[in-house]
Amino acid sequence: MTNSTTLAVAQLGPINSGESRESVVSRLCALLQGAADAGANIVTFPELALTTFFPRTWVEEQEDIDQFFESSMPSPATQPLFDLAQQLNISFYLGYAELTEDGRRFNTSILVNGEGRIVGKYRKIHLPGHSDRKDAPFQHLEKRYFEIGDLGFPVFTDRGRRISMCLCNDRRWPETFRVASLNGAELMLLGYNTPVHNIHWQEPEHLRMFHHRLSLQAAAYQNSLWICAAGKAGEEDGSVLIGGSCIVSPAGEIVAQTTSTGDELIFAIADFDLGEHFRRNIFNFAAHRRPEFYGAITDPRPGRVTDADVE
Ligand code: CDV
Repeated sequence: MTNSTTLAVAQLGPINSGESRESVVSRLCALLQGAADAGANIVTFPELALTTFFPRTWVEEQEDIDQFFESSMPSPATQPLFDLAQQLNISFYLGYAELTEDGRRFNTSILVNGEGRIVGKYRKIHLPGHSDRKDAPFQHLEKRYFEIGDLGFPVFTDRGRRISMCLCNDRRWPETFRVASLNGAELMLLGYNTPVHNIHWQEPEHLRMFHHRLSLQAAAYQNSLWICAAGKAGEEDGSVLIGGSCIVSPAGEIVAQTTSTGDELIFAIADFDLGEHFRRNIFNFAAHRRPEFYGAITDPRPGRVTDADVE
């Protein structure tokens, strides 16, 4: 395979409250080292990969909220990960809570290249949950803790690949992948934290994993993308996360998936000619797309109006 890149996904087991950044970063470094030892070029870590998934908790005091955010990247605690990436010449995607210099807060991911330099940033656009649901049995407060991302779905070049990024709930929205693909992406990196239980209804548990895979497999195929999806898994601070990290090919097939609920690496030698085949034929956008009929997609007031405060 001449046009290939070795992709790794690094699933994380739980990060319970009280685990220090230093401890989490040493877990990330062990995974990065393992990925490099296996010959991987690009590693994907989960969403909010430095802390517990704190949006499940109502936190009152600002200073208690601030402990989950990074005001610089790399920070002193994450510097070892950047140094190791440079030493091993390996790229990585990392999700974290970003606090900007002017006090704005985003659910963010970055792409770091093999020189340990940030070459891309994405801020989560499809924030699920609500901003205040004290009546609920548990919370999903992303709308309270984060602003809607303001960077769109940009594409970055690293290792000769056109790479886009998204975060968790973004994967349920076909627009995420279509816009990235229209922008030229051939590889999508995704981190997520998906709880087994749904805050809004007694959803049968198996549907969470089914919809996760359904979304990724359809998106990969319809947009000629390789997708690396890295989740957190297992019971974290009393909430069970689905895990099920995987790598999906542009044919829509899952080519690697995790089998545990802990820290685990999976790999795929990704043939990028496969995506090119779909891009040139069945999904040749220039030849076959009919955007003149898609106006409702970008119309903010289409026929069907939905409740904004749902997951
Ligand atoms: N972190 C997330 O965005 N989680 C959502 C849940 C709340 C549905 C997800 O799409 O998995």
